[in-house]
Amino acid sequence: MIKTSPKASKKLSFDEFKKEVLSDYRIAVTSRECSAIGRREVLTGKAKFGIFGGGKEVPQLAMAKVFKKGDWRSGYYRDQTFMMAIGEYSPQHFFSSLYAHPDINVEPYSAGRQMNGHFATHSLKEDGTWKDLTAQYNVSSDISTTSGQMPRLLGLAEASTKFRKIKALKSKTSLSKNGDEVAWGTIGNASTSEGPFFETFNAAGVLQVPMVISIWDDNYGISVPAKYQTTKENISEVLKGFQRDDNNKGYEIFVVEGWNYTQLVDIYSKAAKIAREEHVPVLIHVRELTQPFGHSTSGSHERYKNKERLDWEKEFDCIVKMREWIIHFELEDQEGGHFKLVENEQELLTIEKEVKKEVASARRAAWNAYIQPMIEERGALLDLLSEVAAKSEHKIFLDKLKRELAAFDEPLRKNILAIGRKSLIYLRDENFEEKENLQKWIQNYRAIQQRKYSSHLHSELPSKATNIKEIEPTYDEEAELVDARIVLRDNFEKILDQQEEVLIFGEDSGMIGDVNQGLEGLQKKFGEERVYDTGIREISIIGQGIGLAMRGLRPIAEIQYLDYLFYATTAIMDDLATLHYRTVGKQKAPLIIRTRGHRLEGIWHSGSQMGAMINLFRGIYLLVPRNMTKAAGFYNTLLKSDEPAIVVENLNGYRLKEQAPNNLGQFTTPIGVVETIKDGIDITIVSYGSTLRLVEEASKDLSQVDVDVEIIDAQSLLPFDLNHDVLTSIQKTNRLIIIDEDVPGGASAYLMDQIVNKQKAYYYLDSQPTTITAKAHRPAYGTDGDYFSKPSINDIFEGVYQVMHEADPVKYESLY
Ligand SMILES: Cc1ncc(C[n+]2csc(CCOP(=O)(O)OP(=O)(O)O)c2C)c(N)n1
Ligand SMILES: [Mg+2]
Repeated sequence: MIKTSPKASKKLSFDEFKKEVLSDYRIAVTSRECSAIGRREVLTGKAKFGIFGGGKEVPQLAMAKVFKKGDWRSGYYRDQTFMMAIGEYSPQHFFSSLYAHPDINVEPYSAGRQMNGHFATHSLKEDGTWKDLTAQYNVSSDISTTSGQMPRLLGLAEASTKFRKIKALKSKTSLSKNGDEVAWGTIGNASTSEGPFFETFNAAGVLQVPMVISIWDDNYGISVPAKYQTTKENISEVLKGFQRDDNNKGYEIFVVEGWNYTQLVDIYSKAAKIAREEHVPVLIHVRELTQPFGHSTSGSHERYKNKERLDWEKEFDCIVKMREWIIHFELEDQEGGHFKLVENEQELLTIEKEVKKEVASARRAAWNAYIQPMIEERGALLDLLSEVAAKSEHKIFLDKLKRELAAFDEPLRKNILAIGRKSLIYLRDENFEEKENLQKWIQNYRAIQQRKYSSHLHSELPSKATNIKEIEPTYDEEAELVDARIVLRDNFEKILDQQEEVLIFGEDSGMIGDVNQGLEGLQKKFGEERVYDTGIREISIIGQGIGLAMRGLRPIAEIQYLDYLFYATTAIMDDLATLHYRTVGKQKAPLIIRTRGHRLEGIWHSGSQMGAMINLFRGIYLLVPRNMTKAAGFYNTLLKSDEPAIVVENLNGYRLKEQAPNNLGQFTTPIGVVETIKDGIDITIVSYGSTLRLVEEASKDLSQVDVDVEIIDAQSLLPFDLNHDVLTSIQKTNRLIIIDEDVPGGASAYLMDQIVNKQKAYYYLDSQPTTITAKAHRPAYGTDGDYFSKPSINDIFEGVYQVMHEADPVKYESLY
C-alpha cells in the first residue's frame, strides 16, 4: 500500500487526481506510440530522419504541470511529451513535422525547415507585432547544436528580472506580468560537457535569474557513456558548489529519478515556486532515464549498450514504472475509505488501444495532407506535358518523361520540377502556345515552391530595416569638433532616454562606460539595470541579448573587440542568424551587437575578419561605419526597425575629431546603401571602415599624378549596395579596385562578386578589376608590423597606379 501525497501544490479531490494521472498516462503513451510509428515511417522511407522523445516522457509531464502561460522554454529535441502535455503538439503535428510539411499552419514549428523534434510557438502576429506573450505558452525555437539552447535561455530568464526591476517597463503587460515568468531549459546529460552549458550556468548563478534547468540524464550521448562525458559521471555532484546557502546566493539543486512520477511532480512544483517567486535559478538533475529507441533513426543502441544495461532500461522505462505505480496505487483515508486509480489492468489496456488508433489515424491524416497537393500538382504537369507532346516533334521523349513522372507512387516537388525542367531541353527548338503554357507553369511553380524553402531570412514587412530612410545629421552653425566617442555617447544617451526597452551591456560597459568611453556616465544616469557590466563570457552575452530580444526588449550587447566575437560564433550563426528564417517569421530577436574592429594593433586586436562574418552570419545585417556619426546613425536606424545586426565601430576612431550633430537619436544611416565620398573619373575605389582614411590620403597623392579616383564607402556589407550605385560609378570610370584589411579572398572577394557578377559590372570594365587586401596572416604587432601586414598608403597608391599604368603606360610610366 502506497501512502502518498500526489500533488503538493493544491489539494485535489481523489477523482480529479485520478483524472489527471490517467490523462498524464495517456499523453505519455501517445508520445511513445508516436515515436514507435515515427521510427517505422523513417525505416520504410516515408520520412528521412527521426529523433524522438522515447524514455523521457514522465519527467516532462511533471514539468508541463508547472509551466505557466507567459513562461518560456529553451530546450532540445527530446521534449515531445512536454510539448504534447502543454497542448502545443498533436500526433498530427508530430507526423507533419516528420514528413517536413512546408506549411507553417500545418507544421507550426518551422514549416518543415527543421528536422522533427525542433519546436517553437508563434510570438508574432501576421503584421509582425507581438502577440500577448503572457497569455500563451512560449517555446523559443530549438536548434540542433548540443547546448546551443543554453545561451539564449539566459536572456529569456533575465528578461523577467528586467520586467520586475525596471519601473518604466511595468506598462508592457503583454510582454510580462511583473517578471513572474520562468524560463525553463532542458538539456541532455552529455551536452552538459559543452562550454556554453558551463558558461551559461555560471552566468545565471551570478545574475540570479528565474531559470529552471532540467537535465534529462540517460547516461549516454549517442554511444558515449557518462564515464567519458562527466567528471564523477554525475553532473549534479560536480555542480554542488553552486548550491546556495545562508551566506551566498547560488542555485537550488534537486536530484530525482526520472521514472518516479510522484517525486517528479513534487520537485517540479517546488522548483517552479523558488524560481518564480524568489528569482533564484534551479537545477533539476533527472537521472535514470532511458532511450528505448536508441538515439535516432540513424542507428540502434544494441551496438553500444550491453545486455545488462538493455535489461535495466526495459525494467526502468519510465512509462513501465508509471504503469506499475498506477496499477498498484491504493490509498486509504482516515475514515477507512479505499481509493484506487484503476480497478484492473484492463482500464490501461483500453487507453493504450485507443491511443494506437488515434496515432494511426493522425499519421494517415498528416500523410494525406502532405502528399495530396503534390499528387494534384503532378496531375497538372502531366496534363500540360500531354498537350505539348501532342504537338511536338519530340513526342517520344516527352512521353517517356511523362511515364517517369506518373510512375512515382508518392511524387515530391523535386520529382515534378525535375521532369518539367528536363522537358524544356527537348522543346528548345520548337515554339507553340502549349509550350509557352508549360514554360509559364514551370516558372510560376518554381517561384511558389522556392519561397517555401527560402523566405523570411530577413523581415518581409514594410517596417524592415532596409526600408528606413536616411535622415542626415544636422549641425549648429558653430558646431564644435569633439572626440568622436562623444558623438556616440551622446547619441546613446538620447536613445536610452527615448526608448525604455533599450538595455546596453557587456564587458566593462557599465561602470566605466566601455573601454573607449562611448557609454561614459550612462550607468550613473540610467541605472545598473539598463547599462551594465557582464562577466567575460561572449557566447552568453550574445545569448543574453537573443533571449532579451525574443521577449520584446531592445538589447544592445557589446563584444569588446571584434576578434572575440568568434567566441560567440555558434550563438550568432546557428541561433540568431537563423531564427527568423527557421520560424518562417514567427519569432524574432532584434538584437544589436555592438563591437569594434578594423585597424589597431597586432594579431588579437585588428578585427578585420569581415569575410568570415559575411559568410557565416547571413540573416544578420553587417554594418561597417567609417566614423562614429555614421555608427550612431546605424543604431538609430536599427532601433526604428526590428532586425538583428552587428555594428563594427572603428577601433582607432574614438579620439578623432567629428562635428557634434544637433539631432541626436534622430538621424539615421541607411542600411544597404553606399556613399560616394569623393567624385572622380578615372577609377572607382570601393572600401569601408577605417581603411577609407588611408584611401583618402592616397587619393591626394594620386591626384598629384593626374589620377582622379572616385571613392565609395560600402558602409553596409550585408546587405551591400541595394541600389547598385557602384555600377553607376563604374559606368563612368570603367575601372574598379576594392580595398580592405581582410585576408585575400575575404570580404573583397564577396564585394567583387556582388559588383562584377550580381551588378554585372563586367560589361563596363576596361581594366582587370583588382583588390588590395591585408596579407593572409594575422597582422603583426607594432607600427612596422602593421605597415607590412595591412594595406598602407603606399600600397594603395601603387595598386591604383598600376591599374592606370596598364591602361595607359605612356601617361603613367612604370614606378619600378
Ligand atoms: C555541437 C554539436 N556536436 C555534436 C552534435 C551531434 N549530436 C547530436 S545529439 C548528440 C548527443 C547528445 O547527448 P545528450 O546530450 O545526452 O542528449 P540525449 O540525446 O542523450 O538525450 C550528439 C553528439 C550536435 N548536434 N551538436
Ligand atoms: Mg543523454
